[in-house]
Amino acid sequence: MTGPDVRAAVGSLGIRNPLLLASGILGESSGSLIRVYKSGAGGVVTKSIGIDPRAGYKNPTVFEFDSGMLNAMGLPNPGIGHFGEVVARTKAAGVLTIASVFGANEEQFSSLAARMQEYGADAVELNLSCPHVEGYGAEIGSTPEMVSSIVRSVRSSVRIPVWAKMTPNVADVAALAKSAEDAGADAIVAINTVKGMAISARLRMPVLSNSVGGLSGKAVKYVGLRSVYEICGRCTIPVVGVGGIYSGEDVAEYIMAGASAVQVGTAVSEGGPGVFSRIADELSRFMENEGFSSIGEMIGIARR
Ligand code: RRO
Repeated sequence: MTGPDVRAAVGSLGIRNPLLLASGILGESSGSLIRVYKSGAGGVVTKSIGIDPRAGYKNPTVFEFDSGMLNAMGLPNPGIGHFGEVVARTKAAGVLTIASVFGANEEQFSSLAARMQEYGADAVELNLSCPHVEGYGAEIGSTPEMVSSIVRSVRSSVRIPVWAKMTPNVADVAALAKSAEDAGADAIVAINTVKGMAISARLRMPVLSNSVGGLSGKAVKYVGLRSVYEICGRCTIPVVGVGGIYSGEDVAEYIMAGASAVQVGTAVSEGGPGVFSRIADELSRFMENEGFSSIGEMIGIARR
């Protein structure tokens, strides 16, 4: 007897299963990206790459706790010039590779996306949503006008699919996503981290060197689900769900809210790449027990 068909698709991009590695986790070297794929991910999203190398913030950049973590890494990355090799090696190993980029304006985003296409990326994910770096991410991705203008510029600069990653730290995430769709985005990714902070009472100061950071992990699953649900109510392009996914049933919840695929980040950072095969097995078992024979049968089934 054959099990359920767990193949997924985000628009024209077919994926062997709906579980992608989220940006920022194990995404800076081809060795770790390939290892994640071999551990069972359907594909990988690279670390967010900018025009120039950046060191990021000083330590502490991460605060871990029971239900997730806070980070303010500050966009550390080697710069686009040093990243061609990583994408090329990852692609040469047969890995579905989505390249995440961040820029300060339309020109930077478009030039980064074009370079990633040259390097062989299967799609580009626009980081319009890092919650804590001045001049980047959510600072320029929180208004429909800015999102629209960046997406339009990138869309006209590349042939590969353009995914727009949204911040949840706005009043109307669906309006933001709709502006990306209208500007030509091929998919929406939701969500990036939720703005938060931790204080050490003993030290009488914020824990992170940047004070404010991005919350992820179990604590944000219900923000992610709500965001995906709202976005799917306004957009017709596919949505990739992210936020607090640790189990096969978490994946099913996102898909039932309307997502076509998902990304896993904090669970990988806590448990290592081995979580992919466990989550994929759990999803397959869930589908079998619940009588689903394909991912498509589950997409949006919880919507009303
Ligand atoms: O580097 C970071 O601090 C960071 C990024 Br680029 C992002 O998109 N989301 C996040 O929580 N941290």
